[in-house]
Amino acid sequence: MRILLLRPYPETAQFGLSPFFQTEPLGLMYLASALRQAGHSVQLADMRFERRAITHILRDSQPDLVAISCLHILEAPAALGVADQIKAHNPNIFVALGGHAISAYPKAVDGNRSVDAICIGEGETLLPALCDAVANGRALDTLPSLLLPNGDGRFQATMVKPGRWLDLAQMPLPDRSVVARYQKRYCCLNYMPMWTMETARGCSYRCNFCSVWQLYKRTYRCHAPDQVRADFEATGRNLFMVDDLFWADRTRSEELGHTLLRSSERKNLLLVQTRADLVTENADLLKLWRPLAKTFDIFFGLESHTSPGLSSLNKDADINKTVEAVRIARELGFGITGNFIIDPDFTEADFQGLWDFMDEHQLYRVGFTILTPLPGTYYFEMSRKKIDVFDWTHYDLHHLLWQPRLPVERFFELYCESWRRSVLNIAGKKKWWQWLKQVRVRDIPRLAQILARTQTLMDPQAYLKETNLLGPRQLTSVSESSADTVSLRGA
Ligand code: B12
Ligand code: SF4
Repeated sequence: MRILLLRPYPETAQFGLSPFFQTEPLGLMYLASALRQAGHSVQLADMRFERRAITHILRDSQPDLVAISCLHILEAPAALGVADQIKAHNPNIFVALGGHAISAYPKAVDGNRSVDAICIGEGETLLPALCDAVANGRALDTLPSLLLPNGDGRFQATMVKPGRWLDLAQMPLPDRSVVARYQKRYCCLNYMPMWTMETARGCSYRCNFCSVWQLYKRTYRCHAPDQVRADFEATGRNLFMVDDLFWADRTRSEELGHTLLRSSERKNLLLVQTRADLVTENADLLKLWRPLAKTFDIFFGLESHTSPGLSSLNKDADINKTVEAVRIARELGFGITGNFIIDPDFTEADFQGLWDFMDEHQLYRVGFTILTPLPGTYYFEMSRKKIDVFDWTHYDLHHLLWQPRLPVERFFELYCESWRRSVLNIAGKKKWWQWLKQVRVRDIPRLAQILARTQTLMDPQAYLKETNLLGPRQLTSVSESSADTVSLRGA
């Protein structure tokens, strides 16, 4: 079968820094590998970088089936839009839609008549099975983990019980050839080109704002160390390891560290994501891993500057761990980047507390996101009543979805002030010429673009313009008693 894998381009969701964080569609690259093993012919279109229109791509690739990925819910409108275009071009092309956000919240597809199957969860075995059934005209309701259209614009789950979780140790490596022609364009801020890989999948924690553990039911599975080493060697100089929970399994992380160190491959940049408590518990592992890259950055979900704030998010950690993790990581020569969550329920004192914390611990390589209940989480269901905005393009964590405790304008002034205190402010702590020292001459124009764009993150008016979706009811202030129960306040 001829299959086109498609990463949509959410044109309307380009607020903030997203144009400068564009990484490989790793999920689709795993699917490409599985499909090729099953004998299919596969192409991939990353619409973020395609000059060709979708109709042109379809004419070139003549697919029997298009598999669209929707990783973030903000991409859902673009994913459905492209599904409509495919069907309008040729109604015989089978359209399958999957990916993290759609698996977590397939209801986002309700009303769409172009999607032939919604695929829930990991696709390495599901998609080849679906292609096989479509190619041989077999009934699709014999397959697990699918939602099929029932004719009235809604979708119904097949009654087949899903099998066990995939054994990642048995999975083939992602197929990197399918993105070769976009490779130069993948980036993380000033690092370009950028590669991504995965060493483990899932998370055993339960932060309320996060969709990962809820989708993977708190499982955590690992790829085989030799496979990871092969992929490490197949990737380029700047590498983002997308695992949500790095150094989670001590024994395995130690084995993996030794396996990678036996390779001669070293990276210019290595970026991993983990929790503060995993760093405090595993300083020796960090030491072991450190030689693998010239620059080794750890991205922490810092979330809150206080212990009550962390527990209101079910972070299951206290603030002393954050402080300790930052100290340990710095001592061992790691770069610290991170993110704080700003609750719309924040008061002026909450903002001030956050800034004091940043100053006390010299935390300036940080970003700020607005607390956003993600569709598919319990938190979303609990927050439904207070949410005013159901336009998924606004679920990029930079939009207000309901009236904040402070007046909207004041909220954004303080939110922007937080960004101004970050390293991205060219009038702030790190001057523009210090940035220039970090990049190659040929990357200067790009860096200038990034920094110019970044300054809009510090402009309250830019956010206010984006907030016009909050209707008149929401723009009037609410009394404290009407605030919902799930909140970061108390911080
Ligand atoms: C890498 C990554 C990014 C990259 C972008 C990656 C890309 N190519 O687009 C960057 C860093 C840019 C990014 C940005 C953001 N991200 Co992000 N990101 C991730 C991360 C860490 C890993 C994704 C990944 O590669 N996984 C590995 C691959 C193998 O898995 P996969 O993509 O899910 O694919 C598998 C299945 O889903 C399935 N599948 C996928 N597609 C299809 C299609 C079909 C047809 C089928 C059958 C199956 C199928 O099969 C694949 C193989 O098993 C996830 C966390 C996570 N665990 O998912 C967060 C995550 C997806 N991101 C999240 C968020 C919130 C964001 C931001 C909004 C954060 C922000 N504001 O700072 C931005 C939004 C960006 C934007 N404006 O577009 C949330 C998702 C929120 C949601 N539900 O909408 C996640 C879950 C993190 C979290 N802890 O909550 N992100
Ligand atoms: S530790 Fe990270 S991946 Fe795990 S539940 Fe919390 S935010 Fe999600």
